[in-house]
Amino acid sequence: MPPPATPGRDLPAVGRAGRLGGVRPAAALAALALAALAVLGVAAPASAHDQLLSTSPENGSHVDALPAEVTLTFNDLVTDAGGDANQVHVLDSSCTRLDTGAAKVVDNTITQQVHGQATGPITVLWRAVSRDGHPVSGEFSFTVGDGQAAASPSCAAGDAAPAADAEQGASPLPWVIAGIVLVVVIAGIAHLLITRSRRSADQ
Ligand SMILES: [Cu+2]
Repeated sequence: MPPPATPGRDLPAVGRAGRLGGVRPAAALAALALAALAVLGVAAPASAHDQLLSTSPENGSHVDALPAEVTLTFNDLVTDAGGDANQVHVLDSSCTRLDTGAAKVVDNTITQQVHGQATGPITVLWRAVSRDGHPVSGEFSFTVGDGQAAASPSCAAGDAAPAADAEQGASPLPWVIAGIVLVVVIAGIAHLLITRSRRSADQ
């Protein structure tokens, strides 16, 4: 928001056009449009969390043997917050953990070492810290060997922490409040401008 220093500059043009009465609705409309833009702009960061772009193995794919590692690629940098902030749990069909060691973050990827010779449906539960420091989470699955398509994982919540305590749906409330505050501020500024323009028109 630029400071309300320019109203005086806009006024003469309107005055010259002889439609000074039109200032009010026009300004009000502009303020409304600004407010709407502000709300949209404020709401945007809430959905700007890292998104999973691709995985290796691919979600829903079949592979001949259990890979030595699983890789997740995101659309933005993953925050390497240390500890187990970023987690990848790799689970076989009986919900046994196949992942070994900590998830390794490099730029926008997370790599998780996997051990064993498991076959059948493999479920990967993950949690990643977005660039902005907020966690996102999800899961994907693939099948090792000739089994049918990976069954819907039944070992989701209980066995792995990632899905449970991650920010599945961030509360939009702070953004809504910020948006409302912004609208009020903009409306106030618009009111000020309109009042001033009317006053200078009266002179
Ligand atoms: Cu966030």
